[in-house]
Amino acid sequence: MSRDHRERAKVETSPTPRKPRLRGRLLLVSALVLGALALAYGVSSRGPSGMVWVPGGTFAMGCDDPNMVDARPWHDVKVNGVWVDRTEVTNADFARFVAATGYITSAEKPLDPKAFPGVPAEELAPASPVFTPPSGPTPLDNHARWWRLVPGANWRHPEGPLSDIKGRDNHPVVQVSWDDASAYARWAGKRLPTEAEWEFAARGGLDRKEFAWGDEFRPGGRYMANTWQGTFPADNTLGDGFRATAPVASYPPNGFGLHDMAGNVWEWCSDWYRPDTYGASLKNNPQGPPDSLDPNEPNTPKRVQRGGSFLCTDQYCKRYDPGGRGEGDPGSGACHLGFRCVKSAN
Ligand SMILES: [Ca+2]
Repeated sequence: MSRDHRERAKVETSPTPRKPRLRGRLLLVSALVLGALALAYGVSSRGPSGMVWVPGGTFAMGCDDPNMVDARPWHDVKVNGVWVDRTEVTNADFARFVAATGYITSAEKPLDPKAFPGVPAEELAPASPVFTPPSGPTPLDNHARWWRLVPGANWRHPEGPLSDIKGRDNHPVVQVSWDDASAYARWAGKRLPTEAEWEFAARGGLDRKEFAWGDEFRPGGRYMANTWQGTFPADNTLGDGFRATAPVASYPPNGFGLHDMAGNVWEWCSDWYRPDTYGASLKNNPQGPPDSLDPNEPNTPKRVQRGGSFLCTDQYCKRYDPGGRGEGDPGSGACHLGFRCVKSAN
């Protein structure tokens, strides 16, 4: 065998031909680069970490409940698909944000004395609303009977300075304002949902159902959300197991795999609130009205809140229905108010 023939035979019988080996290395390098990018952007092969893809579509938004005039009537709305946080943002999530940025929430800041001339300094101290149940039967004509502005209440001390969040890492963060929620969302590379996106997601693919899971409040006797049982606001019989917030995902998910779209805590949306929104809003990816009006407090602009909370009961506020609407001062939190984020596909 000549030298040329030996060389050719060596090449032809090589168990690891040069070209396939190179292709394998390129594939490995590509996989490593994509993996690094996925980690950098918090994206896994199933999408952003902790988020669920909610496909877009046209749905019936609103309700026909005579007690919820601002949520009427039913009207068709189209929304694009969007990634949605599987659960409400937790105390652990929010703690990471604060540790990374040094962010100070609205409830931790004193009121500006220039905006409140003549108000005593002690009344300008940082404070936030806390549910304070009365001791006995209470008329439901004025929520001031069970809400108190408590100095020192904030996300680390949801019920006031003597409370804390130890053991509540996996509970939804509360006492966060719309401004706080928006700041978190920006930091996380996300945003707050529009009201239409939120309701589409809450309905879980069902059409005009009373609840996020169907038409029966307790299918098979099972509680599906953290709301209020007993006589509001004095007697909470804890039928669902929780007096205040529950750990996120304590109840079954809806049809899109989202937890706590009803009850637990109210969730901020990006829209300004008006009670007459549905008569005038766009029907294709509505972003909400350009301004706000709450007839009960016309001098305070309000943002939309959705989903109801552990304080909701059909005796007073049945707004854990997917069509139910709430509203609040974007600069204020409360002990039953949190949020979740969404992320557009591109
Ligand atoms: Ca409860």
